[in-house]
Amino acid sequence: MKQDVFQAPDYYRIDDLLTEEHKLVRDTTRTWVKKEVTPIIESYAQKALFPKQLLSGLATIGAFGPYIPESYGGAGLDQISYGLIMQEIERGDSGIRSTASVQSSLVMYPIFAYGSEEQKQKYLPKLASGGLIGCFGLTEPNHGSNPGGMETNFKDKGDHYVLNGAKMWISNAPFADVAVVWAKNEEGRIHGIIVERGMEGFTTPETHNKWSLRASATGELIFDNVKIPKEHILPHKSGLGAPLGCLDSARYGIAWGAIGAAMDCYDTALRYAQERIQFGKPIAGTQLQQKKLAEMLTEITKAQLLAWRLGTLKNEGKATSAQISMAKRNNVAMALQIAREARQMLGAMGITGDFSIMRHMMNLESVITYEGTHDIHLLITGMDITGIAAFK
Ligand code: TGC
Ligand code: FAD
Repeated sequence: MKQDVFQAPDYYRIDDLLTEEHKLVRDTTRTWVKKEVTPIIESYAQKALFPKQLLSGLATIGAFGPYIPESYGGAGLDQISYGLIMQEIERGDSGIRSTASVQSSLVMYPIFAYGSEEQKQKYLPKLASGGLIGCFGLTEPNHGSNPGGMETNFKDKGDHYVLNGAKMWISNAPFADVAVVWAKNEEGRIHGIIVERGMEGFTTPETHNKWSLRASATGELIFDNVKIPKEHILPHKSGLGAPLGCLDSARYGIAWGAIGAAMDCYDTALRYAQERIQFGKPIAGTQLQQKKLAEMLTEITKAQLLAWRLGTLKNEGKATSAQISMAKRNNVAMALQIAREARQMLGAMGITGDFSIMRHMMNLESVITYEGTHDIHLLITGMDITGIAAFK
């Protein structure tokens, strides 16, 4: 069995900024990842299978709804703890972090923030315990970066609605019990709808042939005249701002998660460079490899500080969407760059599944695309600076 000897870099003593609760949450998650994720993840990724047996463990460590109040089954933690949980899970694999992100920020959060009391009572405790798994349907075949153009729609039929359309690239779709789906009403206003597996006309075909996030199940959501009871609409927020508000929470988690993937690549490359002898000495003793390691550690440290500060702003309710975009964009690009450099440091061994780096590298190609692409986040920052939306 693969031994997980990961040691986290903490060059600027970020631990001193954390509370005892933060460290306990972080260490609990790290221990769980070492025991449950590392030993199996490579083989699941190679086979392109999602390891469903991890769902109950994710619930137990509080990864489903970390910041949702305990009265609804969540862990009642703060935003730094939520970030640390995402960091540690993504240190294991971005696909497993995806499942936790979607469940927490894209399914539990909209039900918590926009749902009725009955909806919260019905779904949140079961989602927190892993008794129900959810997915989030925003992206469509013709509308990815521009979700406001969505075509999925619902019509009022008196005592119920009828939903038609299609979503694609949906994490967890193939096995999700419930889907939070965004669709337009007859006036073109976007609303969130809770769709349950088993509703007639609702299917979730799996998407195959992915070279990225192979240990995560991705699929479509097809709605063919699905009859929706009226109490399945999220009543308390509508418009594009409703799904985008959920994305803020998930993008924040990704800003932390990417640090986990970067730390794992750095730690693996450092260990390998110290052991690999070429020309009679460890490659760690060459200037070129030291440049790579020094730059990796510098970038990880900057990303850690960015995430921590963003977390404190979020705890105070002061973080803006544009600040979250900057952190998601910077930290994911940082992780992808580190994965590419680290892979080279392992030479041929870097392309094998004996090490985690190539898997992280391929996963991060999805992470830099989903939840808003690298370029869209740059345009969000540009709009925040200038007041002019360049994407329109
Ligand atoms: P725009 O006119 O700018 O805004 C429409 C309304 O939304 C408000 N708003 C936000 N509200 C909350 N949070 C945000 N981040 C918000 N951004 C905008 C805005 O104030 C406005 O409100 P109101 O009241 O005035 O109507 O919208 P736009 O159509 O011009 O688009 C802006 C743009 C491009 C930034 C946005 O569409 C965008 O972010 N596009 C990227 C799409 C995206 O991120 N999709 C992600 C799909 S989900 C996913 O990938 C899950 S992967 C999960 C995993 O596996 O981990
Ligand atoms: P497009 O929007 O077609 O963009 C293509 C390229 O054009 C990108 O480089 C983009 O940056 C660029 N571009 C677009 N508009 C502009 C512009 N105005 N100016 C300059 N450049 C521009 N979605 C969900 O709803 N739920 C999920 O659970 C989910 N999970 C996913 C899982 C995976 C593995 C992947 C890969 C995607 C997932 N997505 C999900 C979809 C994801 O959010 C979209 O792929 C993403 O928003 C980009 O949309 P697109 O792929 O249609 O690219």
